[in-house]
Amino acid sequence: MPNKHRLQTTDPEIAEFLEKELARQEQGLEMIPSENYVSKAVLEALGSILTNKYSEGYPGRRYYGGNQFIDQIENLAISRAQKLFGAEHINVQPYSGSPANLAVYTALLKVGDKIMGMDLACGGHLTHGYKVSASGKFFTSVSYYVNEKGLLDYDAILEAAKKEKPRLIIAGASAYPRLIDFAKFAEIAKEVGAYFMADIAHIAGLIIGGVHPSPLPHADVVTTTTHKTLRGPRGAIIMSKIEDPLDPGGKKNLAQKIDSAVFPGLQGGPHNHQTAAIAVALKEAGTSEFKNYAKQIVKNAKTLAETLLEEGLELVTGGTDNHLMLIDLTNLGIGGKQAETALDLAGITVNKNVIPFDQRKPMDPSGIRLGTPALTARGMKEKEMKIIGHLISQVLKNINNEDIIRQTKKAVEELTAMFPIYKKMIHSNFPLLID
Ligand code: DSN
Repeated sequence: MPNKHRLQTTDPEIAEFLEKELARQEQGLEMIPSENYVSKAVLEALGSILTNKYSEGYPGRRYYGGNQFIDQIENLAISRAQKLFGAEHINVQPYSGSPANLAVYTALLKVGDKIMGMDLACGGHLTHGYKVSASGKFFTSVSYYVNEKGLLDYDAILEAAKKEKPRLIIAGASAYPRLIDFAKFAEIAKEVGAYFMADIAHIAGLIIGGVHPSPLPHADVVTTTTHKTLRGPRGAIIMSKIEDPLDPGGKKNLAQKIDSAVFPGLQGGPHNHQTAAIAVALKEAGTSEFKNYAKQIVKNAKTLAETLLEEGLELVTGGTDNHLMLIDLTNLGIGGKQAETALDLAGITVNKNVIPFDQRKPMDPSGIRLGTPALTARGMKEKEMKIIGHLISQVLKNINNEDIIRQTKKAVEELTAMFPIYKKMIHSNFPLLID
């Protein structure tokens, strides 16, 4: 790791944890679908002296001096995002996805206005109106649901929207394994006179790779985190139209409303080291290697899903079209918590997850969620997905068998040793991660 020796001298305790976490990331199979491995170039920008600078405001209009280089960094990040996604206006300052979503709500809505998002258990996100989040506390929130097959039903969503008349409709998910029809959502929002926001945090990289339809130009606002399939640092971007469809000719246009909601509405100084690292990730995402990477994520997910189905496991919606899948554990007679723990012991990291209409509690739900972005970043392909599908099935079917868990861990270590991440790579198809 860069500066390891300085960190080791100054703070050996933190250095040791960092070494251990590095070993965990190298030796395990990271299958949480919202996680990934960034390149060394991204790490370098993130761990840089840019963290020293205050820059409240926006390029060319800062409240502090000395921002001539920070302005250029932020402008580069903006123009790269604009080129990749084709948005009219970009804000790269949100600290992460949750504050980005809150910024959109405070920009467009008054406290108490109604928002409509996907139900959490159906695959939605906390910040799409769940009751314990600010989005559900400060705004009136209603949900739409998936059907009995686990799929979005656009006719039912239209009916719900007509009945509820929300001011904002949110499309986007954290645990939905199928494609989202953003054009249909835009039609629904238009029909009921609502703003339409798409949260593409999970699928931003897939959109760049052309393996998921883009919500641009259908949505009024699009938010994304930068650290999931986009393979950048933790952070977020808000993209929007310039004109406000529900307030044409208003005192501020839509873009201005978003910018002032981020700063000074919710945040202080932008994290310039994060902005620089986002710019680097966006440059990487503009390469043909990245597009191949995104395509391979989906090929890998489909192969993994087919393998799990062949092993007799049940998947919500029966498979996947994107980077993730949900295993319904009900028929195995085990819960998500037990499955997550057993797989963790075997060196396979997944997360327990509620499934649509779950009868169990969120802390021990009926499902686990898993995905392929991080495995694909280390160069794994269909052949490895078949092996991994078999290993997962073996653990889930022998959840209390310590020998099987030990053998699986050994197999995982042998496999991951062939696909090193930050050490010299021998099998990489994605040279952005190599020394
Ligand atoms: N925590 C993220 C996820 O895992 O999907 C969403 O914020």
